[in-house]
Amino acid sequence: MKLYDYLGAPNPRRVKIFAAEKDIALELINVDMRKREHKTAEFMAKNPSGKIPVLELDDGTCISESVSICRYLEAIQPEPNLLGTNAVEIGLIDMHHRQIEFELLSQVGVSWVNGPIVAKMGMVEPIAAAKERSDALVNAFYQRLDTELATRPFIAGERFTLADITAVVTIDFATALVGLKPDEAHSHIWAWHKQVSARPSIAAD
Ligand SMILES: N[C@@H](CCC(=O)N[C@@H](CS)C(=O)NCC(=O)O)C(=O)O
Repeated sequence: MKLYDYLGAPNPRRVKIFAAEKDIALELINVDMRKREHKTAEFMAKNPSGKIPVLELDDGTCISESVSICRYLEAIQPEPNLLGTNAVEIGLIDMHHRQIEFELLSQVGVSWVNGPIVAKMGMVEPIAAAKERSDALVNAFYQRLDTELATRPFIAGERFTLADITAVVTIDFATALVGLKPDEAHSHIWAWHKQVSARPSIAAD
C-alpha cells in the first residue's frame, strides 16, 4: 500500500501514526506541496480534492480523507483497537474525535491559511480578522481541553485512540507553524502531551 505524503503535513502524519500503532507498513510517496504536485492532473485523478494523504491499494483503489483511511486500516488490522470496540465506546470516541477535528483542527487551519507563512507563499490573500477570531477559538478550546484532561487521562477516556492522534498532531502543528502553542499553564494538556508523545508511533514520526 502506498501513502501519498509530505513531511510535516499534519493530515498524513496522523495516518502514519495510526498505521504505526497497528504495525502496518506503508510505502511513502513524497508529494512535494511546494511544487504543487498535489494539484497535477495525475494526482487529482487519485483525489479530486487535490489534498494529501491518499492511500493507494495494490489494486489501484485510492482512499483519501485521513479518517476514512484510518477506518480502512482498522478494518484490515483490528488490533490494537483505536476506534472503539462496542456501541458506547464507538460513539464516545467518535464524538471526542469530531470535536477535536471540527473545533480545534479546523480553527488551527483557518489561522494557518490566514497566517504569515501562507501569506509569504502568495497563494491566498490573508484575512486578519478571520485569523484573530480563529486564534481566539483555538485558545478557548485549549482552556476547555485542559479542564477536561484534568478528569481523564486521554482525549476520549481511559485509553489511547484516534482522538489522541488527531489532537497531538494538531497541537504540534499549531505550536511549530501557526504560533498557537498551548499556554504553559495548561498543565493537564502538557502532561497528556508528554505521555502520548513518548509512544513509539509518535516519537518516531
Ligand atoms: N479532510 C482532509 C484534509 C486533508 C488536507 O487538508 N491536507 C492538506 C495537507 S495536511 C493538503 O493537502 N492541503 C492542500 C490544499 O488544501 O490544497 C483529511 O482529513 O485528510
